[in-house]
Amino acid sequence: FLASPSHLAVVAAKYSCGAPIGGAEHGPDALIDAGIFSEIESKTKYKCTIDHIAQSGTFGNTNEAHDADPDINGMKRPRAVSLASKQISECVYAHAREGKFVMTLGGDHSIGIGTVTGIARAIRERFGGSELSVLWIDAHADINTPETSPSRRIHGMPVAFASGLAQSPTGHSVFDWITASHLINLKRFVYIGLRDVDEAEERIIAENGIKAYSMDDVRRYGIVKVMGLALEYLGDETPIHVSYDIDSLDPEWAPSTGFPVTPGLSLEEGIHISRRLHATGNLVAMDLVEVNPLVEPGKLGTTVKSAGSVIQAALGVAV
Ligand code: B3U
Ligand code: MN
Ligand code: MN
Repeated sequence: FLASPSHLAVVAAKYSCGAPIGGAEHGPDALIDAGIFSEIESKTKYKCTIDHIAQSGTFGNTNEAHDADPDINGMKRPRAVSLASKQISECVYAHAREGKFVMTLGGDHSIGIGTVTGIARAIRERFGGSELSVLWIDAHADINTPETSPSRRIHGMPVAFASGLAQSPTGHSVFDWITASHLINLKRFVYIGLRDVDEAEERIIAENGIKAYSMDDVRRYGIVKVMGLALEYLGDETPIHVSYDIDSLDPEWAPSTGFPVTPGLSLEEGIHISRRLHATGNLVAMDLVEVNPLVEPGKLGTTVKSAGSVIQAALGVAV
């Protein structure tokens, strides 16, 4: 039911203000400079354009920027992350509204607040109120609310904000730009790769009946079966957004990331996920986040190569 797009809108979301460490803001340029998108242009029908949305001044991960953006109810960097996500949301919305495939490069995973809300809103408008399906490929669940979060960092909260489980703290309006038209339905949401989930997150996942395939499930059933079950659950007639955290892969394949957790997906399993998503014909957008060139810089090449393979497989390139 989707007209197959020939335009790939790449959005470089160069932010790390949702994370406790800097570096992820350099992830997009590492991926672009490796030539991943020139190769896509030469091997597929896609014409690529790239928008850069960069952190600077108050968006940065510096002490000065931190002082200018004091905690709200303990939540760290609320204004910077909210403003960054709003910009990203509006940018991806505009591209997706025109039927382009949107590829957002992070950045820490708080940028997922922007991508998911922007794509969800565009899909509602394009398909008469239809809801977006989301696959979240990650070692972490990223579904803490400002109240449950142990770290108070927003990179651990994007699923909560994009689904309406989390809102601006009482008496504050910082995230009030997120309206009903932006929100996703957690009944159309699937996790794959989980292995570092907080107690409160376990409870939120159970209470909301969210479909989740942990790393243990991948080992028990195999990735082929897990992907089959995930896609069957979402159904054939739905636009799909995949938010791919590179830390879902085992640190052997993706060492340059802020919070590696072993044991993770093999690169082959990671590529399988992308291939299956491409084969549905229903993939409308992808995020590839948390590549951090400042972590294990000597192994950045390995990390970028893995990220490139996962991205290209999702667009139908043979890797
Ligand atoms: N769940 C923890 C830790 C975490 C989440 N995402 C990452 N780490 N990368 C939290 O802070 O919410
Ligand atoms: Mn994540
Ligand atoms: Mn993660």
